[in-house]
Amino acid sequence: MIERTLAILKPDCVRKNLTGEVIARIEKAGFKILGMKKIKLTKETAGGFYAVHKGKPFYEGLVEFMSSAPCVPIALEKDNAIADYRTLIGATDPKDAAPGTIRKLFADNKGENIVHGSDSPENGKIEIGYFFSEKELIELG
Ligand code: IDP
Ligand code: MG
Repeated sequence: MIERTLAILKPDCVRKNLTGEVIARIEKAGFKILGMKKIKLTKETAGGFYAVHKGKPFYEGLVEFMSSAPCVPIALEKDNAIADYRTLIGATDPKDAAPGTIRKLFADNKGENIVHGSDSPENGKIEIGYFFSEKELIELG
């Protein structure tokens, strides 16, 4: 089934000059880019996006990190996008991530782990809507 997922190239990815490298891996894996932008999140926007994690011990640090530098949200589309993208990025903690995955290759730790990915088709749509309006999502002709 064709699905959509929201990728975010996190502030550590931008700081390390890895955005091109990571986008190349995403494209080589067959994902189509529907929308892409570079923005610096406010604490409010970062906190709202990660509201599901509010109250967890890492929440405040996560909000701080995500608003510390620009990031690059990317709306992606592909058959089986949710599972295939999570396979491409690897486990949350790079220590547990499979060899060759984006997080294994580039992430320093569980918090600063280079990329975000949606966890279900429903959340993929909701999360894309958090960053993109309908007219910013351009289907391939
Ligand atoms: P995911 O990004 O692989 O879906 P989630 O459990 O949804 O992982 O957590 C969201 C983000 O919160 C992670 O990508 C990571 O940046 C941060 N995070 C999650 N668990 C921890 C932790 O135990 N320590 C520090 N940061 C964490
Ligand atoms: Mg998650």
